[in-house]
Amino acid sequence: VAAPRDAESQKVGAVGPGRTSKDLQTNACVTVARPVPKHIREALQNVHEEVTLRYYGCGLVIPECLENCWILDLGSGSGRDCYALSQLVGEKGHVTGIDMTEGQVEVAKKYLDYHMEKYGFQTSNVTFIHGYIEKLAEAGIQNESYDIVISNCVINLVPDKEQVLQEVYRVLKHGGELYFSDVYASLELPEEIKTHKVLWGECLGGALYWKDLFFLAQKIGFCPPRLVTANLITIQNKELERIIGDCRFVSATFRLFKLPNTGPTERCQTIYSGGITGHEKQLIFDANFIFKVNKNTHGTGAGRSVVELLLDIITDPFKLAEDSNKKPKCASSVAGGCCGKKRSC
Ligand SMILES: C[S@@+](CC[C@H](N)C(=O)[O-])C[C@H]1O[C@@H](n2cnc3c(N)ncnc32)[C@H](O)[C@@H]1O
Ligand SMILES: *[C@@H]1O[C@H](CO)[C@@H](O)[C@H](O)[C@H]1NC(C)=O
Ligand SMILES: CC(=O)N[C@H]1CO[C@H](CO)[C@@H](O)[C@@H]1O
Repeated sequence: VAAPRDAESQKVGAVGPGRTSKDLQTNACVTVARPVPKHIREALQNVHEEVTLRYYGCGLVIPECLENCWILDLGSGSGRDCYALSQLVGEKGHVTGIDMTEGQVEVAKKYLDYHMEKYGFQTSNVTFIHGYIEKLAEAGIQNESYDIVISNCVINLVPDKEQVLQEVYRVLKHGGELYFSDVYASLELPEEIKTHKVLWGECLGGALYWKDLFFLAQKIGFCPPRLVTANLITIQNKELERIIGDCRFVSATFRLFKLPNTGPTERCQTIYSGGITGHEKQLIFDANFIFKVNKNTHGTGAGRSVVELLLDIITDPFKLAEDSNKKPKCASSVAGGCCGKKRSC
């Protein structure tokens, strides 16, 4: 287990697993739900060091099957995820990052040429925009223009989460999805926590009560959220612990699909015939469904049916995180924690 790399990761406050060495001895490496495919590990390793050092995400926001996709990264920061994804979408795809912090956008832009040359692209297929994610129209982002929207530990920092999700719905093409990691609370947060400056900055104060994600998704027209991974966040600071009281926090990855409401409503069987890079033997769709090559998988499309509700579907990220804690695993250096530097296992 590697020690944190710099002073920032030693900062006291809310921490993800691995923020301090003490933490590493307690619950580090217990949270990873699944191994990261080799092509993704390589794509992450190819990103410039300065960009990676300024990474502040809380999950891995790389869905499968990205060739030729148009991807939008909300709150792209220094651009780590954008640069990793730009290799996976290839020259015919495109990645746009948008962030409200000018300094972050500058760092991201500084390395456009570096990555273009490194990946052997003739033109860069990455664009960074300085702007607000709740105002994508102002940033010139048009209706139905992206296949995938990602976001890594950002939406908690936006007061009007409904507006963000509404904008995502607007800019997604039909069949597209929002694949994102963020922090969620186990309760509706009281004002004292919401308005606490340190907790806000640590990505906890603005965390959505996880059930509200399901409520907002339905209101806007998304299919029910699909839970992918979840990791409990541990708090190291006594004073913050006192303020937080009974509330718990989790970083979780969900996928939200924009699909017509005409999916299968009866039980169906799906057979994955393989062929997706990095998922040759099986495709892990979410925490509930794994499609093994050439085997029947029971379930439904991304919409949810009555039948599926009878299956034991996990939607609660706290339950998923607790279940994964029971079977400790150390498979990756890129999951867990939030708003801070990542450990490597
Ligand atoms: C915790 S950092 C995560 C950055 C990046 N996704 C990563 O994984 O490294 C949060 C980022 O969200 C940006 N941000 C917060 N609120 C925003 C908003 N309303 N519009 C655009 N960017 C925002 C911040 O500037 C910051 O770069
Ligand atoms: C874009 O989508 C919004 C909301 O769905 C709609 O009100 C608006 O008319 C659309 N604009 C165009 C140019 O289609
Ligand atoms: C979508 C997009 O911008 N694609 C460009 C990626 O880069 C190639 C050249 O390397 C362009 O031809 C594409 O138009």
